[in-house]
Amino acid sequence: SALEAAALPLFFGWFLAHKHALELEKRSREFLKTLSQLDQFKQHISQFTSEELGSQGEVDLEKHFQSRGVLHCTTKFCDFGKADGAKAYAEKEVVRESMGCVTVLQISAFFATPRTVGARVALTEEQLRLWPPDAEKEVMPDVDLPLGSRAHVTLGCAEGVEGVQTGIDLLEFAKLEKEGSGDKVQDLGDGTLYSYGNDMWMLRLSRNVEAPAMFSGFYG
Ligand code: ACK
Repeated sequence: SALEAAALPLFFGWFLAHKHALELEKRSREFLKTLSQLDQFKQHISQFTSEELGSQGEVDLEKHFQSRGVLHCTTKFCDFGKADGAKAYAEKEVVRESMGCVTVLQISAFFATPRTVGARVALTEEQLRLWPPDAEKEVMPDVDLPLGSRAHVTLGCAEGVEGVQTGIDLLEFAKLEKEGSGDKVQDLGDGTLYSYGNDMWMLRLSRNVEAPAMFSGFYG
């Protein structure tokens, strides 16, 4: 019915507690700053942006990426009921039971591409019960990736880029990892930086950032 359809959110997901959202944004800014100052990154800056460079050949990545609202990890994009499988997802028992429940998201890496900057979320078995089984296949039908490979928090997008791109970019990293690509660039103290080609960068953290988050629907 129209009433049921109207009750479906734009998306379901885990929403970071404010304090932890601020902490994650801080870590993201540090990641971008470190990246922008790195020689290897600067050498390939033209693949990343055509923006004007500073006197040291650096670019302000914080300006390149714009925030996309409240920090969250999307589980199911419902588009108010228009997306495939939205209603079935909303009606799942585990979804209903989990509404309003707090869980701890494990952030295992930060990544940046010319399009997006995001945090990779390593979902637990329990969190994976809320993960749509087709989330990865929908984007990469021909690659066999573990469930949850797309799980992320969007931290920023370049101008004109939609948030959905962050998960697509993360799947591209996952695909390249599976193929064995990715070059270690250097240790950065809190983790190790890898380059996947010259416009895809990932900082794998030596210790996960833990972010408490509440499962809910977002109605916009
Ligand atoms: O950054 P995100 O994960 O990417 O959070 C936003 C949220 O829904 C509201 O737009 C995500 N999103 C948008 N379109 C899709 C889609 N087709 N599949 C999965 N997630 C999507 C977007």
